[in-house]
Amino acid sequence: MRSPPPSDKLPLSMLTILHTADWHFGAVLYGQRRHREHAAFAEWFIDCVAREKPDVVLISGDIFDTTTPSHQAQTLYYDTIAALRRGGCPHIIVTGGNHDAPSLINAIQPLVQDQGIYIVGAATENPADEVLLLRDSSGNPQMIVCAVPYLRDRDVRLSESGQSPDDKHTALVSGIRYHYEAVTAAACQLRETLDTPVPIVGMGHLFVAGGVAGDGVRDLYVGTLSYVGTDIFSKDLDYVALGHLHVPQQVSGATTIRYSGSPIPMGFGEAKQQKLVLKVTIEGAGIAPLVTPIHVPTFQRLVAISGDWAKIEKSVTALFSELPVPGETAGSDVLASPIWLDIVYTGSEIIPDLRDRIESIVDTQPIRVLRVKNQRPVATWESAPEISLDDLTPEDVFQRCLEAHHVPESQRGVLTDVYRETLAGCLATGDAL
Ligand SMILES: [Mn+2]
Repeated sequence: MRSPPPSDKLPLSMLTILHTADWHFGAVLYGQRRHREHAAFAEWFIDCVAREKPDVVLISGDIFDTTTPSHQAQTLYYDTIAALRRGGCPHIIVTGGNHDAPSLINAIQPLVQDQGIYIVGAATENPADEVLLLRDSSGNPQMIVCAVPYLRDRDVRLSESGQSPDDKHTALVSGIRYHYEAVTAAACQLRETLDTPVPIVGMGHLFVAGGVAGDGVRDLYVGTLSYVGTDIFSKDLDYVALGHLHVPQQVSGATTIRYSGSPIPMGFGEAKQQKLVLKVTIEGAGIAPLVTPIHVPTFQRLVAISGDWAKIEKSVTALFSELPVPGETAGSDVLASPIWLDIVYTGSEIIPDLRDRIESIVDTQPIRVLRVKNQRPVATWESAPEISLDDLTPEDVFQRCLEAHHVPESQRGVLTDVYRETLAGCLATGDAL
């Protein structure tokens, strides 16, 4: 338990924030549900919060993967928030992301608002609605949080009809900037009324220019590139806890404007990244906070393999030595679960039964092939204007096709036979060519 500060005025005690985002509960990857991983993350995070004893947990948007999450995903979210509170975390702030339905996120608000749990599902007309004053257990002001959710077009649009796309884009960026200015101004105004100059922390769910996306990040503003710069965040914000990008990062070298990233890899492209939760320690307003990354364990191994057949066979086989020995207790949950594989074939040989061949290597091993993608290089047709299609027989066209796709000589005979057979079949049944 945290003990209350010795006096009710200055100086401030050290404040600790745990910053996370983009949980995407309910997500599915190539047909595989991620619930087991999310439940494992939730269990780990509850322990992490119990260990770190932060003053506040900030969850910067995309709690759920869809606007209509399953009951199982919702239950996991509510259970997690309740467990954090039961574990003694005094404040939890949740903002809505672009994947979240604001009405769903906000629905629980009446039940939890007196419990130290604050939810901002969407922007309202009053910027002060996003300004939260956190107090310690003695009732002394500790910190102000600008809990800015994902800003939808209609939340910030200052545009009028008849505007060009460029004007609309500029209007949207100005609208987002204006919103941040208004919320920060309301926070500063609130601070002036306090005896203690508490730090102000911002939140956001958006694509800030200079960020690196990662997998599964939907375009925020369809048809535009409405990226805002770090300059929209006022110098009055001691830290900005961002969500939306799944790769943990600081933006444009600003050490106090950060994306925590998603706690589990949302796709195979993120398989090799270390997932993080950020611990932010603030000494006081105007003092640069200390940011310490906390490593999130890997709850499901994802392995992406790309190459020709020889490389795929070698890489898949090499995974066997990393699997747990049957009958032995696995060292961790990671090894107890099958590896999920993503195969991208880039060889030149035509392998019609690619998936079967991969499945046969994997055989009884605890490896699940989630996706097989054939990216055999395909040459584009070279233009030959002097020859018209009328001058060619169907088989001539087929031979040119084999040529253009660089099909090895050794395979051409059998493919030509199959082609002739198909063509004969079509002619026999009268199908149009
Ligand atoms: Mn998002």
